[in-house]
Amino acid sequence: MSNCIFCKIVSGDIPAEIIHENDDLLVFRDLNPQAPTHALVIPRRHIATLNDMQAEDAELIGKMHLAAKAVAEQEGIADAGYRTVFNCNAGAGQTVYHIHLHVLGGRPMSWPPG
Ligand code: D5M
Repeated sequence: MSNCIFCKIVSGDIPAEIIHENDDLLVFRDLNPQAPTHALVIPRRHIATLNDMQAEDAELIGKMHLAAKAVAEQEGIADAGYRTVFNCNAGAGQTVYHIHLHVLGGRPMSWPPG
């Protein structure tokens, strides 16, 4: 999608610190980190929200979580603990409408989230 900031990261039109990638997805550091490690797992294909995922996207969702796990191991936060979050729509705080799985770790996390 031409006006999507994350599609522009996928195409290389805007820079990002990419820390993991494969044919289906990219993982890059969040511009406004909320934890010592804060990365975003995004599919290369534009999908606006979690509500837009279809049954045929089940494998992609699984791959996004496996990428989160790989990044947690790479960042050294896998054993201490980390959090993965999809914000879906404005009420949950979604600001970029290209799905992204937040991976946060490196500090204690509280529950429930705000
Ligand atoms: O999360 C959207 C996240 O995307 C938010 O944490 C900031 C981050 N962001 C926005 N633009 C960029 C760029 N250009 N690089 C890296 N990170 C970015 P949400 O769940 O939609 O609130």
